[in-house]
Amino acid sequence: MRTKRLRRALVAGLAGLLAGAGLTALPGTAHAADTLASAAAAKGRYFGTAVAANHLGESAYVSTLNREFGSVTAENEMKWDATEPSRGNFTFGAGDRIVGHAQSRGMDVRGHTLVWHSQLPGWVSGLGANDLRSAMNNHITRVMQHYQGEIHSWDVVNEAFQDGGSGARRNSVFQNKLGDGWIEEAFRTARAADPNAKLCYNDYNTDGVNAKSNAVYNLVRDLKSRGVPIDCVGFQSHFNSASPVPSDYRANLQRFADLGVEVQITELDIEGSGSSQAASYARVVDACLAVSRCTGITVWGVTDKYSWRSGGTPLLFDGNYAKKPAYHSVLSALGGSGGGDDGGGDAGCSVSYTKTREWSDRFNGQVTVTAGSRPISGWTVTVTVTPPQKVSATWNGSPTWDSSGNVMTMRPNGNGNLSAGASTSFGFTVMKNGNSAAPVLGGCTAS
Ligand code: G2I
Repeated sequence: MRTKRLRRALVAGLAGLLAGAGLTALPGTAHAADTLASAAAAKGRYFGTAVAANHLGESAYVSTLNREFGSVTAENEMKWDATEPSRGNFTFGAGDRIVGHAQSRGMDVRGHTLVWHSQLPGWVSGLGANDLRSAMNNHITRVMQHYQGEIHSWDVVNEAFQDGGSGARRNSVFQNKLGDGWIEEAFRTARAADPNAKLCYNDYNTDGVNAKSNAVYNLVRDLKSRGVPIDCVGFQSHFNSASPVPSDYRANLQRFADLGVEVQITELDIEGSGSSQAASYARVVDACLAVSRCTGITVWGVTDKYSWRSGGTPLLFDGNYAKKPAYHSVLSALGGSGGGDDGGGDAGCSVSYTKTREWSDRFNGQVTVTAGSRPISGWTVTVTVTPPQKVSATWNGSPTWDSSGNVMTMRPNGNGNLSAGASTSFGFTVMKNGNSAAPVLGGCTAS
């Protein structure tokens, strides 16, 4: 651990030197604010992602992670079933791989999660109250001490309240055997184990003002008023059409912040595609930026293909690691200048759109792709149309479609090699079906 901390200190020192010289710190590229991490950092926020250790051997996964994100959360590797599968036997290998990777790139690490009713090994459920209390405290202590100095914030307690309107505590082994005081005890133990980590309560369906978030709010207010150590509240923010970004999202974050805790968006994903998904993501970013104690955003995965709900394509990169419209709207909401950096330290390509012809029932569009100051050998551009519009024909490109049929990802068809500054174009016909809106371009990614 000493080696890890030393490496971390060196990277941090290098980042400080770069920042002092007016340059963008790691990770990212030499261009200011052209990645999620650098744009967020310019606003004083971190931008992170959940990471699975078993994908760290995949080059496209790692290059996207390294280029765009400044903080990582282990998606499963620090949970109780992974770290203490049998009583007193601690296994940190997979979690350590994630921390090691993060530190080698100067990224921060969020800790997830110490006490949760799920992904709990069977042996815990069988314990009597006294044994359970000491097992819980021992687990918190051993895991936090292992990662001491390496984790900026820990989800000490996860999902302790029921869904629905009751505002009651969730029925868990901790609640049932230890009673209401178990949450307080977990936080006190956590503070003693690593006094420098921020200690968070984390939950879902608490993103707007509702019975469940009111219950969490009352808990946090009570803990704060009695001097129980709690520093932050995590809002998981798993959204879809049945559970959209609430209209009072910002107000809800703010009321928690007003209790004197940090708020963090910890597991963001939004099912959907195209411009509506992009707009929802932008609302989340806007809300965090509007709350000064909202210190960072973590999305729950790098690519749609490995999402826990991959059918819902809820993330910022598609299954081929192409930037989705949601990526561009997040970057722009963060104040970044998107436009297709490929991670090589120079703008890879840029795109522009023109309508070339129009009829009563359809129009033709043309997208021009222009290489930046280096030659490129491929490009990826997303074009999103507004339903009920449909693209009926394309030319000079190879299209693939998302499940909604509204988002077309275009790649070259023999026209991928462009010398520096050179252009090519592809075209398509949009059947209006009563809607003449212009398509939305998702920017350009070069390869
Ligand atoms: O369910 C979404 C998230 C809700 N908040 C807490 C998070 O910790 C939770 O994450 C998900 C992971 O994204 C999944 O990857 O937690 C799930 C389990 O509750 C994770 O799924 C599990 C599968 O259920 C297991 O079968 C699998 O062995 O992932 C494991 C590791 O791949």
